[in-house]
Formats: sequence, C-alpha cells, structure tokens
Amino acid sequence: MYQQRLTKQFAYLAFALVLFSSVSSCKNEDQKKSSEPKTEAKAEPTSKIETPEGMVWVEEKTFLQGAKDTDNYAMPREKPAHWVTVDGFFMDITEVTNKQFKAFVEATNYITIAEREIDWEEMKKELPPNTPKPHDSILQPGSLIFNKDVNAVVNMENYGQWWTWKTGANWRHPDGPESTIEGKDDYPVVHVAYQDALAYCEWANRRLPTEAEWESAAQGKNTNTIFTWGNDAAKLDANANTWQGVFPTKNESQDGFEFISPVKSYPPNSIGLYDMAGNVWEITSDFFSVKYYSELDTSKPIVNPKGAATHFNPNNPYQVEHVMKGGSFLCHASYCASFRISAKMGVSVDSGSDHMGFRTVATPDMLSSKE
Ligand SMILES: [Ca+2]
Ligand SMILES: [Ca+2]
Repeated sequence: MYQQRLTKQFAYLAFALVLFSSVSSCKNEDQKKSSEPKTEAKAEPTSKIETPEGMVWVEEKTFLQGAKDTDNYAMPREKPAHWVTVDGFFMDITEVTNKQFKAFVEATNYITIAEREIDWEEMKKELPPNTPKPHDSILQPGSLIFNKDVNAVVNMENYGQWWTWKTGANWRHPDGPESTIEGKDDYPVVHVAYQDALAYCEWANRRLPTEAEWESAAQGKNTNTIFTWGNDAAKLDANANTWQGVFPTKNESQDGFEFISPVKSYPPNSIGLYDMAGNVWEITSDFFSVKYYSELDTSKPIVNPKGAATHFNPNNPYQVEHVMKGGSFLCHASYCASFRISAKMGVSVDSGSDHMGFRTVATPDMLSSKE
C-alpha cells in the first residue's frame, strides 16, 4: 500500500532495495589493491581569503576515493577505489543548523518543498507509468519520518515498516505538526530537499560539496581510511551518532543519543569537522549513479571530479537523484553501515526526511567575488 502513496516513498523504496541487496552481497568481494600516488599535500591555503566563521580550510590533496581494500561493508557502487586530487576549499564545520536555516528563511521568506501544496500532475512524472492517484487526504504537504513505534519487522526489504509519511512534517515541525524546533537551534535542519539546500546556498554565497570534496574533507589529514577517525570500527560509538542494538526495533543508544543530536556532540575529525559520520545524511552536488565509478579511467588520479554525467539508479529510474553522504542516526552495521566515508545513497531532488540535512562549502573565488 505504501508503494502507492507518494513519490518520496518511491525514493526510499529504491533506497531500501539497494541496501538490502548490498547487505546480502557485500561480503567476500575482492578488490584490487590501489597503490598510492606520490604527491605532496599543500600545507597552506593558496588564498589570502580569511576563513569564514564556522568553516575550516580543507587542504588540496590526493586521496583514495571509494571503498577501501579492507572495508567488508563496501557496496559495488563504491568500487573501484580510485585516486583523486581535489583543490582546497572551505567547509562548514557542522551540518547546517536550524538556527542558520531560520536566518535564511527569515531573510527570504523561502518555503521548503515539504511545506508546499502537492501538484499531482508534476508528481506523477516521477512515478512509474499508470501509478494511481492517491486520495486527496494523502496528497498534503508533509515529509517522511522514521516510525519510532515500530517494534517488529517482517523482512528488512520492506522499508515501509519503519518509514511513515507525515502530513505537516517539515523543518519547523520535524516530527509532525505538533512538534517544534524550539530550543533546538543547534540541531541540524532536516526535511530539506536538494532543491531547498540549493536555495540556502544561493542566499549564503555557498554551494554544496561534490562527493569528492566531501570525502576529501571526511578524510581530513588521512588519505586512505574507512572512517573519519581512522580504520578502527570499535571507535564508532565514541565518534558518531548512529544506531546500536537491533535496527529498526531496538536502539540501545550506547553512543548517547537515540535519535538526532545537536551538532558537535561528538569529537571532530582531524581537521575540525563535526558529524561527517552519522547524525544526518548530507546532500552533495553529484548525480547519483550506481555505475559511475565502474566507468572511470582510474589509471591516474582524477582531478576535481564532479560526479556522473547524469543519474542512474535501476531501482529508482523515474527520479533525478543526487548523492548523499555520511549516514545518519539510523545507520547500523547490520543494515547499511553508511557511517563509512565511501558509503553513499541516492536521494531525489525533491525529497526530504527527518534524517537528512546538508553542509556547505565555499571556494576562495566565490568569497572574493562577493567582496
Ligand atoms: Ca545514536
Ligand atoms: Ca552528518
């Protein structure tokens, strides 16, 4: 029944199918060793531009993008790993917060997609042909939220068991109309779609990171590690807000938070970036294509890659999807293990949820042209 409800849930169906297939196929995959190119990282920004408040400079460097040799959870779309060189840039040290997003909305009167009336004629273009129109009572502004009351699941393929379309859920009301963000200025904004994030960026003179920029930043001072803190999986709970126990029915919260956490609740990575792993997923500018890496020429480092030429996801062919990174407070090793640097999923341009947000980047050119 959930398959006939809303376009955003189709995105998550694809997402669940991809996850399920990857969980069952991620073991015993053999990956060619990658030999590290000899390149020197630049120690200082090439720009004289002062670092904007709330950002850090991510140095130019050459690093291994994609699944690492020792990563047993890596999915086919994360392979092969390949060396890339990415120019330096500034990045937000945290996910964009409610306080920051509120400033944007107050300045612009922007209305997010989750707050807008739903146009069925537009929506059905993103659905399989002949999808029946849902009842008008369902076609109301809203967003997807995690069902915190789920206590049993029949099979992990049916994500509809733990996702719920919530009328009235949006960035101001993350759990539905009765909820608020009062007192949550320092929580990451959620229920923002890719298009909403672009609007914020335009106002703030920022842009979304490419996937390669995001991985460069997540690596920090490293070049070839699975996690933002290194390669030790046992350090997960101390470094990221994810899910412990049994997903999605029992969260034992050993990391201190059952659901979303304020930004900076965990230690930063080696260059001062918080919550790159976990808490909320982060949207990037790259199209999501499951075959992108497999078609690259990896014989030499790729310079400033900007992702696939177009989106490609056989499980979700009717929607334009972008890559999101880092996983969320819902990520568990048994299900997607998306707290790994190379992990990624696709999200359609008009879909938000209560476990996805974004952070922004800026280049010296962008900042100097603003002056
Ligand atoms: Ca947690
Ligand atoms: Ca995050």
